Amino acid sequence: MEKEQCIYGLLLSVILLAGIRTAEAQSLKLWYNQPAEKWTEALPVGNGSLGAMVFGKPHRGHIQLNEESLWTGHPIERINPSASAYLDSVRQLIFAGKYLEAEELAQEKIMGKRLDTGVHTYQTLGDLYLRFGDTTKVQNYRRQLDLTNGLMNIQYQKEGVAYKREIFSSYPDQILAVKLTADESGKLNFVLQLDRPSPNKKIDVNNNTIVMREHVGNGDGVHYTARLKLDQNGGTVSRTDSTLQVSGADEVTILLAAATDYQSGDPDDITQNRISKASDLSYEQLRENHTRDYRRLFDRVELDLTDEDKGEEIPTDRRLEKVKKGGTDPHLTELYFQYGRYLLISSSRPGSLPANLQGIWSNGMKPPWNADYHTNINLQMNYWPAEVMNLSELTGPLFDFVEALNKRGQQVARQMYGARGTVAHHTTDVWHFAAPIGKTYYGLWPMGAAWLSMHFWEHYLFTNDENFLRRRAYPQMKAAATFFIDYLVENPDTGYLVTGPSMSPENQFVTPGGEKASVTMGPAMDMEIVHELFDATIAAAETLDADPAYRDTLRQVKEQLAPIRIGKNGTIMEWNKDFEEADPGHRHISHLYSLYPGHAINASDTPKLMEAARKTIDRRLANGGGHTGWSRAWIINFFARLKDGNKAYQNLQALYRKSTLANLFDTHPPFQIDGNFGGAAGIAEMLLQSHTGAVVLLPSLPDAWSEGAVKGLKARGRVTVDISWENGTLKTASLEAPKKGVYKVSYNGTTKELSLKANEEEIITPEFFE
Ligand code: FUC
Repeated sequence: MEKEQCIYGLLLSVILLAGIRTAEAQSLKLWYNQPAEKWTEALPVGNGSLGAMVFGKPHRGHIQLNEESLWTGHPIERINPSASAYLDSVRQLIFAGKYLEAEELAQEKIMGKRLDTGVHTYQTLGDLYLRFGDTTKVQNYRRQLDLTNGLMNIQYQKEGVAYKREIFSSYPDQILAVKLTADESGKLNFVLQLDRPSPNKKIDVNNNTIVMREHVGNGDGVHYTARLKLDQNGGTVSRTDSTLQVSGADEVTILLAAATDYQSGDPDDITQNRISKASDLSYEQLRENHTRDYRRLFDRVELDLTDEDKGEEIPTDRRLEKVKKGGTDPHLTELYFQYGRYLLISSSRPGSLPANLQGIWSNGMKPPWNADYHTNINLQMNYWPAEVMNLSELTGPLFDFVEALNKRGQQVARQMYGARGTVAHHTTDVWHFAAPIGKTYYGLWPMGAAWLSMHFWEHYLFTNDENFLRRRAYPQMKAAATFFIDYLVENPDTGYLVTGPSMSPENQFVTPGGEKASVTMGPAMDMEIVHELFDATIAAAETLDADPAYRDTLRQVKEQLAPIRIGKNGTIMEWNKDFEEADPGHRHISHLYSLYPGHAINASDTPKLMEAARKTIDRRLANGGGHTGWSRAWIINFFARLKDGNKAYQNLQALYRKSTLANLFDTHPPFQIDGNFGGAAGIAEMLLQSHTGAVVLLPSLPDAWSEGAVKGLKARGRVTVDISWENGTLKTASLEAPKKGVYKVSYNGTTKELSLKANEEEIITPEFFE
């Protein structure tokens, strides 16, 4: 019997392996038959901090550049000094139902100070141009970004000669590399220029290098250096004051390094060092370092939704157009999912800043919303896919950033709210301000740090890294939770403890007097976050066997928190009173935090709230909800949690149809990367969930994906999961974890226990659940 089982297992492994293509065999390319005209058609490369958008024009090559820390401004104190004195008056006005008066007072006395130095913003590093000086017709043009190796290529023929360019941004060598070749010698003739749309840049050309420097923001911001080195085989290189001219070369390699003084060090030295180290290596070695490093992350996960047409026949823009016209395309989903992983690998590497509103790819001097870090959904959404998509270590920049925020966050907690712990509001930037800024109706929301702290806990749940829990997650969660112990106040009408003045992110309600207001006490999202934060902090302290008295305090406070309630129309109440929404189709669906990314609303513990959550989404959608990319992406995750695969799928199609640009960037509009990450997270959430203590296989499989396989997803508890399915039902699943133990596995409503040996894959079939 044992032997039989063994053979059976072996057979299954063979079937399973045969059913899943390797990343190498999969074609995962974004490709086009024409160069990019617009920035949103160009293709991104990046190494976490050095990014480029490649247009691929044959006659006038254009590579737009970014360095993630290129910011204007400097740390500024933005706390309104009168805030603490007026906090109680604002609360009393709200409790008395005088919402507009409360808002007016809060605007003047609580909201942080405006910057008199101008807006602080992220900016482009500049542009690299390759001017070929001709307009000769080209044939067989193709540009592509290969997601399996992180290489971008452009190919074309001109007067019978085949030209190629290859571009990548390398994490191990911290350079951008561009290689130009032709299949006949002496054919490369172009002018190379490094530029920036700023009158203050300084450009030096020496031998075969161009160096550009500037103190950005008219002297209020970082100093940067961008340093480029050109090497050619054959031909000659001459120079002008601002360009290098290549004549008659056989092949050319351009290396570019960029740095600022944002963290520490001299950007001149840093870039010199990087260029000189990279110059010691051959282009092939640099390329090999890059692809090896990239594939170490990328190859962990495979998604296979179709046997046909792996993308070689239809260019990506036409594929997307077909879907926009109402067609379907499973390969587009494979691409979109893996592009999400590509974008995270390319914008968030250990040691870098977290992915901002545009990842790292941002054009011009004034990007939308300054390409900053909005913390009322956007920054969080950027990291939703990280754990489940097996890119756990890429969360490092987020945690570094949140910890860096604490210093100012503690100050704001103390000075504004008279509270211990840490706080952040709806947005922040690289200078880490934590005070509420701008208008009350979007800015007066003290939940940013609390929500972000939950990412630390999730990281622990996925990795079981107790050292991380002790050193980083628990202190962070404790700081966020402690703030609320001091800050919450009793609602005199209900006796419950509530947050406030606060709001349900960026939505407004209709007051009994028929006016629109946003500032209130105890909106649902706040209470849901506080609830889950307290639960997690208690659980963390228990795991670490730490702070028993503190745990008791949290438990006591938790008992008094205002609960989630259902309103008269059967939806989850967004505010602490059953108000009408001013905009029932609002893009934020904050009151469903506990459905996703939280978990307190779930089928087994709170079936009634599940039902109300569904009605909440239906109502938002019926009123035009989901109209921004990230909002649509959130809805996909909601439906995945509601186990409604077809609805999740429909919304995924809507994301492609309404909120996806030709280069597959998400559009708010304009381009905002959160939807890419939220959409990718949603696809994963349809195939695997683990937020309620069991590994749930195919929780939300749509009819449209009748066959397929996914490999390498992660479930909480360090479980690596491969799943294949056929005719819409589970075929096999393989689970593996580094720790021996009994794991709950669930499929189609049945939960069973599975014993795993350490690092040994266990394969199960539908019979396991009988
Ligand atoms: C939040 C959203 C907006 C936008 C901005 C960057 O404030 O409400 O829609 O995404 O962030």
